[in-house]
Amino acid sequence: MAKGDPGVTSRGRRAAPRSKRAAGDPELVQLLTPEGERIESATGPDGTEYRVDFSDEEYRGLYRDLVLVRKLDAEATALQRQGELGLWASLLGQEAAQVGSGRALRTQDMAFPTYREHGVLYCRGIDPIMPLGLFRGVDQGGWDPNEFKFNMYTIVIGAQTLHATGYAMGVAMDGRTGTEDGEAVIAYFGDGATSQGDVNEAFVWASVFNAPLVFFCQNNQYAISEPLERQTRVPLYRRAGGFGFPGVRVDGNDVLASYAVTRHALDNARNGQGPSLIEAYTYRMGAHTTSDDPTRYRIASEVEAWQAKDPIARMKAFLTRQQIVDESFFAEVDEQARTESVHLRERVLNMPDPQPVSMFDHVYPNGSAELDEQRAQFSRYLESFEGSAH
Ligand SMILES: Cc1ncc(C[n+]2csc(CCOP(=O)(O)OP(=O)(O)O)c2C)c(N)n1
Ligand SMILES: [Mg+2]
Repeated sequence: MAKGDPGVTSRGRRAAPRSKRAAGDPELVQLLTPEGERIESATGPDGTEYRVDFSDEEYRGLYRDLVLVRKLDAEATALQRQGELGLWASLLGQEAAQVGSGRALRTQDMAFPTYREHGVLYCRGIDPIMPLGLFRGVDQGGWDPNEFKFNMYTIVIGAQTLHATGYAMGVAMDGRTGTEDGEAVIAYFGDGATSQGDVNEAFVWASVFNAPLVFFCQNNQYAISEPLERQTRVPLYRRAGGFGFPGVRVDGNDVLASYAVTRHALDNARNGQGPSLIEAYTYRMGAHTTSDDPTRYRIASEVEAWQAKDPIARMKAFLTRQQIVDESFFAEVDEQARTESVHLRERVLNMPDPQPVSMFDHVYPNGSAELDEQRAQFSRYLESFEGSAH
């Protein structure tokens, strides 16, 4: 889906957009309030003006993305609860940060996800069943990172920021930056990951090598049970200054602002202006994963306060307020989401179990003698059960 560029003058919508900055929080770039009111432009900490100019069709497309991504995620959570997946890391509440940044990527841009970027994966055009195979334990991801420009999910907290930095340095060394069609790289990570050595090392390397890299931190306020105040005493986006590159905090529940800041940062990177940090200020409305019980460490009123900032509700309010859609549109999107989630469920239930020995298949591109020996040993072990009662 082609999207309008931020930085382009707005054509002016039916209701006059209001003030320049998010009311009450000068540190937060916001273009859509929780009530669904449009803000024409917002100024970042370095004076950058952020704005978007989407057609009605594009606004509808973003809403559709948000709803579909949430529904497929909810289906995955239900499948785990029914014993069909080993684990699921839900993105509930983070749809706007992921769809906004995911749609801001150009085809040639490369993304490095954590384990929660199902919305970005969706925007990259990857079949949403792929991560379900991973969490069902029947494959190791399934998609080709080079084809979709979306690397494998990474469970090791922060590790992908180093992979992304090395990849981005390679992009620059290959001369694929410095023009408007250059390649940019984006690395996703969480608020907890900012305390990892890997992330801080990635900041240093990306900075001194001027890597074409956007660090996209989804600050969902928790690292499992550890709240944000156990990670930092300053807003996370300000850390960038100490490493020598710009940082900006965006309302991560605002799909328009998330799109605008990411597109701007990616374009700077592809043009040869080096790395930057985006802190998408959001909230994990669900559990960390299906293995977690958040009622043990956070209070219900906090969740309710964030539910009032729901990324989908505000987009729905905006579309209604601006008369960009009628009621039948919402019903049609809900029906599409329902159909796609039923289809997803059917396909998950029909996923074949892999042969145990297949785990040796993709370790090395050309295999190895040692691996052959391990495979043979494991096969003999499996055969030892044949015919036995166990
Ligand atoms: C190196 C490493 N240490 C610890 C863990 C266990 N662990 C899994 S998720 C997580 C919290 C991550 O929090 P955050 O970076 O905020 O991401 P979120 O899950 O909130 O999106 C931890 C500590 C891990 N996977 N890797
Ligand atoms: Mg977190």
